[in-house]
Amino acid sequence: MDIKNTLEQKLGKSIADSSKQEIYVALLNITKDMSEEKVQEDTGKKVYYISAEFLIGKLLSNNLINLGIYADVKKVLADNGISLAEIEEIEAEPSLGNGGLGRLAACFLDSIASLGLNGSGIGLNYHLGLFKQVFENNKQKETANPWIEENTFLRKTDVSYPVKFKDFTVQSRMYEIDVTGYDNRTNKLELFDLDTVDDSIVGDGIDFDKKDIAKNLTLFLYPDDSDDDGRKLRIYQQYFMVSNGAKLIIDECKKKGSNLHDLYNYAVIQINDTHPTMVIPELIRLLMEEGIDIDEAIEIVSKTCAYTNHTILAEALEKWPISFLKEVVPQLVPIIEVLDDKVRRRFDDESVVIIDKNDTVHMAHIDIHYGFSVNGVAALHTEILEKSELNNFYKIYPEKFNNKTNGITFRRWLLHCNPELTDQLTEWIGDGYKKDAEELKKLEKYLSDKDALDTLLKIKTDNKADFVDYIKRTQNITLNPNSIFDIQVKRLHEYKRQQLNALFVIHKYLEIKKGNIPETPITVIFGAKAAPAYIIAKDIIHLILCLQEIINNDPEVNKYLNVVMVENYNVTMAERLIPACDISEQISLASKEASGTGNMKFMLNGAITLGTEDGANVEIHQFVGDDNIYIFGAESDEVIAHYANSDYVSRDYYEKNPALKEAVDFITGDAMLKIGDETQLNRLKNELLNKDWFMTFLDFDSYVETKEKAYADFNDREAWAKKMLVNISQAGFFSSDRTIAQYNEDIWKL
Ligand code: BZD
Repeated sequence: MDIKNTLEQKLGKSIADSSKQEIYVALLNITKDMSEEKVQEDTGKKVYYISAEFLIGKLLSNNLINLGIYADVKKVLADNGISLAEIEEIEAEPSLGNGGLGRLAACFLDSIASLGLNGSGIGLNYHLGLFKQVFENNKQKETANPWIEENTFLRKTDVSYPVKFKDFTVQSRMYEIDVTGYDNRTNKLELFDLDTVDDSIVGDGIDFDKKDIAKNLTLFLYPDDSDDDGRKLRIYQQYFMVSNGAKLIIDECKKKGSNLHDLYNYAVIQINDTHPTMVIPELIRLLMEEGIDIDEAIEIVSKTCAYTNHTILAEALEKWPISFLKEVVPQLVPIIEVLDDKVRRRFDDESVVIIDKNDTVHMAHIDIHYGFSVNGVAALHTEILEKSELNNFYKIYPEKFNNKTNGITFRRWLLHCNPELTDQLTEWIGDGYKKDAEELKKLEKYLSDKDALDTLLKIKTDNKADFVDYIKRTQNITLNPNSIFDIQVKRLHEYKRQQLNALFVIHKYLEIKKGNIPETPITVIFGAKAAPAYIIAKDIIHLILCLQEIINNDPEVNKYLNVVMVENYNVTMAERLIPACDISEQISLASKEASGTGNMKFMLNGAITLGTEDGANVEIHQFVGDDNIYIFGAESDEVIAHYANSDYVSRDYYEKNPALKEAVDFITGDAMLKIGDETQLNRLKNELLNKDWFMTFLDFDSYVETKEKAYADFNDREAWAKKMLVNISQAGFFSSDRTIAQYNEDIWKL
């Protein structure tokens, strides 16, 4: 294909005479045309990955890569003095997810298409997606983040269904986005929406009338659920998603010849966490409308649905008061009652019921009883589900439980975000690794090659320089490219323990003040959004931003230590940060992080993990060995025992540990109170001293010691480069192509 010709034909003029906006639109339309040509006929069994979130990120470059025209487009533009990076910046990022769960769904869609499997994503077309984060007075403020523009990857379809709620019926509209695989077929992400949704009802920040469902249904990704109206809106959203999804699935299966009694031969539905759980009673209801009796309908649906669990945090497991369901979707209530009744007849165990004695519906219990597969997302996570969190279910259905360790698409998280490393790897081992990630192991032969190790260090240095330019240009932040880039980016949550990292920063600051100067300067980088109603998470952001102000303005210290929290951390920012990272912070309290996927992205890009034995860190540790990862802290058994015995008392650690005490006291010391919010800082300190539910203090000493070791090791550049190379060479297992092949082999059987 002659790219220059095709592009100029679309433009209707020469590239030289076109604006960047025009070039962006032309490229968008070219990729849409080319993707469409790779759509295949829907035959045989198909997987429907149903999820409230698809954090797909910008699409243009990834599509160009997957269509095999990235290099050509880049060259043609460069010949005209235009960088593809500038064109990429025009695209708005669709932020249709919160974090790991939504990003995983996006990686999975890429791998399903890239492996040539027949599958669709089913979700919602949130107009404003996740809020945009801005910092004001060292605090997070949320603002609306519109992403749907006149020229967009979204295509309007003529698929539309009536969706009935208790008091009214709405008429849906399906939009779709092409998911074009790497050198393979094109699948679809189907996003349902409502024509009546009205973006103009959003006032200041992200406030809107939560009761006006016709206008607000798909306005935002998960509205604030700290009040009942927010929680009910979430039920409206979830039912809207699953009702549309179920109708689409039935229609597509009928078209392929299903008589619905054999639905499971045509469709498998992967339920991504409990947000789409109502698809089970809704499908049963729809099959009954088609004349199938309830017992058979339940059996058919149970053979069609599979459930993925992403958390053991009790507060994240969805439970709805049955009164809410009666108010929103009364048609599901009798079905859920039958599902509960069947469970009660079989098992005399209150812990596995669906509707408990407080009239609360446990969504995960529906999935486990009425799905044929239950999987965790990393080996340790699945083990904890089986042995403790879901043990009562595991005893009933051992055959349903299985592990599928998460993965990431190497197209976005290597080929696209780190072209310099990609080209070098290709020069060393050929490009077979792009389709078979296990081939990265071939890099092992360069472990003693001094030139190769130097090259690897140079690539890292270049990526750091690129990030320094980018963050200066976009956020006016100045960084030292010769410092260690120590990075923690992920949602702000107490269990992920950004506060532990912040306490280290305080400790390091005080050490430098005492004259203990680090051999290499250090830059600690954070990126994190806090849920708008999560008070302590916002206090932690406030702490970090105040530290940033104090430390970066202290002339005694700022030559050696800097702290930066980037604004509005999102997929685009991750693509810039990850290739530039030296030390990857994965410091959750052991047992709490189901898997983590950022850890995999950092590893693949040559960062060394500093982490606890949690989630997929455990498997990364096994692959790279003790010398190529920094592991610290209590292990999950110890943590689980502390919870069981209620014997963790954070104040004891504070009283006995002068370094920790000094750091904690700094939170409300004079320097902080001079610039910070007294209420927030006091609240945070009290929380740590009197509760510290995620045991920050337990791991403080071991964290400090291990991090100091990593900083010291960084100075032996050749030894460090070896660690980098080992990490890259062992990353193959964490390709989502592997994960999806396993889902297909064990669960979907397409
Ligand atoms: O899912 C995350 C887990 O915390 C990670 O450990 C894991 O790697 C990923 C993918 O499996 N879970 C989430 O991201 N969860 C949410 O974002 C979420 C959103 C809404 C409601 C509850 C949880």
